[in-house]
Amino acid sequence: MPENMLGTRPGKLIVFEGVEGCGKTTQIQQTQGWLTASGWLVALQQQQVLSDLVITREPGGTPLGQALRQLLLHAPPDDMLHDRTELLLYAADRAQHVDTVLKPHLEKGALILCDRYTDSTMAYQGYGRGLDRQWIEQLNAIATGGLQSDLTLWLDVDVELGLARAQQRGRHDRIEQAQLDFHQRVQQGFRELAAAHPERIVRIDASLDPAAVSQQIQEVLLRRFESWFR
Ligand code: T5A
Repeated sequence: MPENMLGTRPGKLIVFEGVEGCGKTTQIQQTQGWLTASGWLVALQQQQVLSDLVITREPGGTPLGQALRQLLLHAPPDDMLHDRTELLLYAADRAQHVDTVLKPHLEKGALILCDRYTDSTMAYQGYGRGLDRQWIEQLNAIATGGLQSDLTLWLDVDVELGLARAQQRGRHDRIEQAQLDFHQRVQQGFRELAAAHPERIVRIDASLDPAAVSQQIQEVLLRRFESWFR
């Protein structure tokens, strides 16, 4: 019986998470380059276990999401987003992303590299803003329709180092400008989530140079590929 007749999704969803400036964008690009240059992508396509590679992000992985991202990250200061409004906008972005991008590509057998997903909402809106974590779990379940990542790579870096990297890059959004203690609560959130879900969330030491971070990610991915595609 084909795998999808058993109700198993054929594609795989890999999420990159972490505090501001932890290096997600850099590492998603590195991973894409490595999968292509190493021949892994072609090999998995030839074995017909994967269709293609998809790179996406939250917020902003759909046309509607781009508009929501603009509101979320650059809302005018005189029209402050309230915490519950912010939470619901992230959930709306996710629902659209899951239904129009993630699920359709996974059904076709894609390997998806996604910049942020449900753990960001728990870490930022739950731990950071202090909103009720049970609400967030329920809202994540509604927004995703139950779709969880197959693997989440948590790029763990000290908050101060991440913010310094983000500042060097020169752009400052609404959330990056929040107080240090907010970012420290977010970091604590990722720490607790990783401890609570050790199978799904793998910690990567993101304080090292980009090549050493990539090396750790590749080792984790090779182990997962062996168990997923054997
Ligand atoms: N958010 C998101 C929520 O509050 N709730 C949610 O549910 C979701 C989904 C947008 C914001 O939305 C919030 C979280 C965010 O505040 P974002 O677009 O992912 O999310 O914003 P950032 O986390 O700020 O992402 P960035 O693109 O700004 O940072 P990255 O991707 O983590 O870092 P990157 O790769 O751009 O690197 C930053 C700088 O550091 C350098 C890079 O060259 C770059 O200049 N760098 C390194 N330098 C030294 N050593 C390394 N290992 C380095 N890696 C990268």
